[in-house]
Amino acid sequence: MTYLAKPRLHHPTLKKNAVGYTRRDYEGKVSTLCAGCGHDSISAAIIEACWELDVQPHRLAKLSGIGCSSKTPDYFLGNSHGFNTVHGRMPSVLTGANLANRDLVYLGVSGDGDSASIGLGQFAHVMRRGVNMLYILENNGVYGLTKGQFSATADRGSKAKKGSINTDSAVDTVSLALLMGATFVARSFSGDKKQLVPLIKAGLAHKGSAFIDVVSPCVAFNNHDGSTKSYDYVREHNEAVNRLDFWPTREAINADYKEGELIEVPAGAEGSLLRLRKLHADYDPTDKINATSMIASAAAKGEVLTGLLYVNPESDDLHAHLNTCEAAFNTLGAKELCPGGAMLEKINAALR
Ligand SMILES: Cc1ncc(C[n+]2csc(CCOP(=O)(O)OP(=O)(O)O)c2C)c(N)n1
Ligand code: SF4
Ligand SMILES: [Mg+2]
Repeated sequence: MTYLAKPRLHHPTLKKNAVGYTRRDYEGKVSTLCAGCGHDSISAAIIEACWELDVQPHRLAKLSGIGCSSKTPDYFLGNSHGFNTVHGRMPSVLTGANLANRDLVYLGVSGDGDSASIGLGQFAHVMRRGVNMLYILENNGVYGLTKGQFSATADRGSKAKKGSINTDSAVDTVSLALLMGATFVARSFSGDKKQLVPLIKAGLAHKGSAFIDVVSPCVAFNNHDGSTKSYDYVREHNEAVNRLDFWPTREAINADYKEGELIEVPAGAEGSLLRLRKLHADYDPTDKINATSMIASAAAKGEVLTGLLYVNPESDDLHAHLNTCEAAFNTLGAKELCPGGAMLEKINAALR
C-alpha cells in the first residue's frame, strides 16, 4: 500500500457533477504500480465512470482480495468505504456487507489469480446468488504481485516471459459467469477507455451480479511475444460486438444511425435504457445461448470478444430472492435486531 497522499488543493473552477463533486473527489492515493500497468488505466476508468454517473463517494463500498489488481482500490475513490480482504475472499465479505446494508453501491475488484485460482469457488457463488454488485476482474494471465507465474486464465500454449509454455486449459471467466447465472456479463480491454467507461457505468447501475472481465496487460511479466494478454495481442485480436454509446439514455439520440444499428435494452434504474450500437450484425446481448456459443467460437479462433456480451433485462438481486428486510441494519434499533424470546420461539416452532 502507498502512503503517498495527493495534494487536496485543486483549481476552484474544476467542473462539478450533478451531486457537486469534481473528478478529483473520486481519486485516491498515488499509484505504486509499474508504469504502464493496465490496472492503472482501469482505475482511471472507474474514477471517470463514478464521476459521470453522479455516485456520491460516501455511498460506494469498494472491496478487493490480494494482488496488484486488488491493491488498486487504494488509488481511486479515496472518500468511499473500502475493505482489502484476503486472497480470493472478496465475494463472501462483499455478500455479507451487501446483506447488512443494501443502500450502498458495491464494487468488487479482483485479479485473475484472486478470482480464477484461489477464489474460483467464491467467484462462482457470488455470480449465481445475484449479489447486487459490479465485479471487475483485472485479467493479465499471471500472478503479477508474486512475479509472473501463469494464472488459471492463461491460454494453453501461451508463453511465459522466460520461455516456458502453459500446458493447462484456461478458465474463461465470462463463460463461467454466464453459466453461473450472472445477469450482466461484459469483457473489455484496459487500453480501450471509450468502451470500458460506459460498461462500468452500466454495470454499476445494473440490479444483480454484473461482471466485467478486463484484459489488463502486466508490463513486467506478461507483455511479450507469445503472450495472449499483451497490449499488441489484444489490439490485434479485439473483436467488439457492440458499443454502449449513451448512458443514461433518456436524452434524444443526436447521432445519425441507420436502421438496425441500435439495440435498446431496459436497464436497472427505473425507466432508463441501455443503448447499444451494434458492431456485429448477429449479436443480441439478451440471447444467452447465442452469447455462449459466440464467446466459445471466438476463443477457438484466438479472438478476444469484447463489449456487453449478455444482459438480462429482467434481472433481480439476492435481496429480492431472499425477501430480506429493506432497511440497512445500522438504521435498526435494538428492538428490531433482537425481537426477544417469544419471537425466537415462534421461529424455532416454524422450523420443527
Ligand atoms: C492465501 C494466500 N496464498 C497465496 C498468496 C500469495 N499471493 C499474493 S498475490 C497472489 C496472486 C495474485 O494474482 P492476481 O490476482 O492475478 O493479481 P495481479 O497481481 O496479477 O494483479 C498470490 C498467489 C497470498 N497472499 N495468500
Ligand atoms: S507486476 Fe504487473 S500487474 Fe503488478 S503492477 Fe507491475 S505491471 Fe502491474
Ligand atoms: Mg493477475
